[in-house]
Amino acid sequence: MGYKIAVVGATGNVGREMLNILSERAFPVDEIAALASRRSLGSEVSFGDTTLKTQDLATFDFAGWDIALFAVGSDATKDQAPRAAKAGCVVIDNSSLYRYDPDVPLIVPEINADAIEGYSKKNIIANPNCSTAQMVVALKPLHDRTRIKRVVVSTYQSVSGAGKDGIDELWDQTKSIYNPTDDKPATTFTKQIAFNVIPHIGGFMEDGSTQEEWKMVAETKKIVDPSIKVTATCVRVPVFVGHSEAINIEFEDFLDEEEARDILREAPGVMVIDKREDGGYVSPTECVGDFATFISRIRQDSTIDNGLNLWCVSDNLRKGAALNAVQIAELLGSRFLKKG
Ligand code: 2RA
Repeated sequence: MGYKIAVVGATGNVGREMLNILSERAFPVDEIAALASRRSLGSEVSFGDTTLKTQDLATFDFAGWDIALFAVGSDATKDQAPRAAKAGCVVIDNSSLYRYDPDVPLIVPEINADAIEGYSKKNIIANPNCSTAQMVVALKPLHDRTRIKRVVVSTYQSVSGAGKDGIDELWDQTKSIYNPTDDKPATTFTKQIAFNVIPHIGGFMEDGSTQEEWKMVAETKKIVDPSIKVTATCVRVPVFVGHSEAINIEFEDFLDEEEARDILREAPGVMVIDKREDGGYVSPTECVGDFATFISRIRQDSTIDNGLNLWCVSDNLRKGAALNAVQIAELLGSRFLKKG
């Protein structure tokens, strides 16, 4: 006996990865529905060796369906997620809409699985922002060893975080630099992204930070520990898939880099690749398609008493979105929706 599972936003970057990962991890599926907006109606998407035709989200009846993995923007989520939840279908939502709702658990299964207990309040579970997910996978095992006081993080986020348009823009812009045409490339980003970096993701907040930076602060506090101070600078870089982060951590007590390396080697979801030699570290092109969050460049920060630096890389469409959502579905199934 398996689950009736719907993937909402099945034609987007994350929706397609959700279908791929459900198949790769042999999630027990009895029936699967690929849902999309009217404009994508009838498009075909892959699910393992099968091809699914997308169905219309707006008219889909969620009654009798077990889980809906939502990978659409906050507006469509606002319209459709409550309808699915009310029909008894548990929503696992990748948008930011419910992440900060006290009645909605925000889950990274390796980090705070027990927090899923409260999902039935709204029948909705929130998936964290991609840049948060990979960071907390690295932080929590260290925080368990000695409390983290402060985190300073700079991110190097790939264009796929901005959806298919972001990928297309980098591709078209790069081509047009070598082969100028009269075409006007799309403007997903506020400045040229090819051969450039843009220190701006999401809208600007009152204090001068961006929404993306605020999300990393708020979500780390909700998932790991509200007492941790986080400051972030989120930057868009000309990479197609794979977010990288330079993370500086200040602990309450001293943590030796060797011990930190050993802890991370044992941490769930983490792969440590850390040799002080050419190529002894991970770069984003090497993480694509992998489930792991890779950690490299682990070293003491000798400018403060109890400091540590590390480099963190992960596939933002997988651990940053689709994989984490499927892992939540696995957790939900194992604890609350047992079948067979
Ligand atoms: C980004 N984290 O990278 C945001 C949303 N995926 O654009």
